[in-house]
Amino acid sequence: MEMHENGARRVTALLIEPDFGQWDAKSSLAELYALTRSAGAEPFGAITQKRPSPDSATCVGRGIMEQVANFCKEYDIDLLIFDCELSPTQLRNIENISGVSTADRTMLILYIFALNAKSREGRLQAELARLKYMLPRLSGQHGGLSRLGGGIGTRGPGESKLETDRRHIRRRIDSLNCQLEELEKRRDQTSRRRKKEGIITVALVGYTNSGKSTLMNFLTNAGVLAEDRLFATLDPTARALKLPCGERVMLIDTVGFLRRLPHQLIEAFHSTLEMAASADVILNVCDASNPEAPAHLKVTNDTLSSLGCAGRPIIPVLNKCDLVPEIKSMPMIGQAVRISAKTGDGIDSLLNATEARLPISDPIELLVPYSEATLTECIRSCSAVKKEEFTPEGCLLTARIPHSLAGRVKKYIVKSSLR
Ligand SMILES: Nc1nc2c(ncn2[C@@H]2O[C@H](COP(=O)(O)OP(=O)(O)OP(=O)(O)O)[C@@H](O)[C@H]2O)c(=O)[nH]1
Ligand SMILES: [Mg+2]
Repeated sequence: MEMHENGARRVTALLIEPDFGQWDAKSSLAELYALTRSAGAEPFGAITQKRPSPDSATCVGRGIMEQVANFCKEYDIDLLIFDCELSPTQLRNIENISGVSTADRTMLILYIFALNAKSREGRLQAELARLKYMLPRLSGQHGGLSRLGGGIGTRGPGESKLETDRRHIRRRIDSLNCQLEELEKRRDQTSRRRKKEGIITVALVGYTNSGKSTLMNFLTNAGVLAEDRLFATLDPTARALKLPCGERVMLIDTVGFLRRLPHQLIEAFHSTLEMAASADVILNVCDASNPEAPAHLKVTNDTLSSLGCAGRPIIPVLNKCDLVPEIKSMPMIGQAVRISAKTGDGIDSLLNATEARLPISDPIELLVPYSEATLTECIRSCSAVKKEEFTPEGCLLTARIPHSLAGRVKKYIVKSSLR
């Protein structure tokens, strides 16, 4: 997958970290290094500039831009990568001053997605997100990431050529939207069929590179590509998994999350993400060996809530425990299951925890008296709650209850099958 310029040397990128105090610049830069390598380029080094806000013309200060330009000449840099979003004007100015192709964080991520998407839907989703972002940025000056191959700009077309390009891209966006709608309809039908047939789904979600695909392969021999690269998986894979109790569930592996994930991508991949977010049980896989693990867990939880996952049972899973013998501080550490998808340690506990949260297939209606507040809390945290109402007699809940709670809720059932 490595990209080479003219089939010879690898593209060398200089990373620019503008630190406006809005995010943790050090860890974000470390991630930018990993993203750059995942795109097939070689990071030469990085320049950080602290400033209160972005310069409207060049993002970082003009003085720094002059230095960057000299540096690029001296060290033969092919590509500048900024760890923020650049406006069309900033992008054009930076390319003019530096004389070097420039990309921002979003363009880089969109490029990796385009590179890694394999299925038809994944490819269409990635292309749609990329075209939407590139349309206003189409100046054609230096071609941006086309230096890495597959970019959409070409070197210096005239204004009329640009207009034709823009019109062409708008038409392509419309066509992609239509094709994706069709595919989404089909996906909806599949997920409705699964629900109707009572197939229970368990989704692997989590930060990119946390080990979701490795876990999927360990559990089901799915043969999904698992690599030390960001966004190795983009296309969802579903495989049957038999739990120790004999219940068969559908395990889903899907695209990973990242902080400041471009909203164009979330929009384009909405249906894929929704499929994971609407699973009966969600395994939130986190790389416990990464010092940034607590921040990763937060990103995943925030993304899940924005996808409407509140009320779904989520099991936090701390993976790669073979690399960290002792984990001290981590949010949700009490509830988390510790595993190693590589050695298989802790997998039994994970399967048991999953089993305990499987829903009884039909939703039921319960009237739980207010004196049973702990039970209500339990139902909320580990069941799929569809409706909740406060009545004078108690809390009226419609939910798919996990097996582990079946005994405790029995006497409060008002309607036992709502199908
Ligand atoms: N030591 C160790 N390495 C692991 C473990 N699980 C996964 N890895 C490694 O972590 C890297 C990423 O694993 P993947 O399974 O591709 O991660 P992912 O979450 O699917 O990543 P994306 O698809 O890119 O979002 C690979 O190099 C794996 O070999 C583990 O339990 N222990
Ligand atoms: Mg993966």
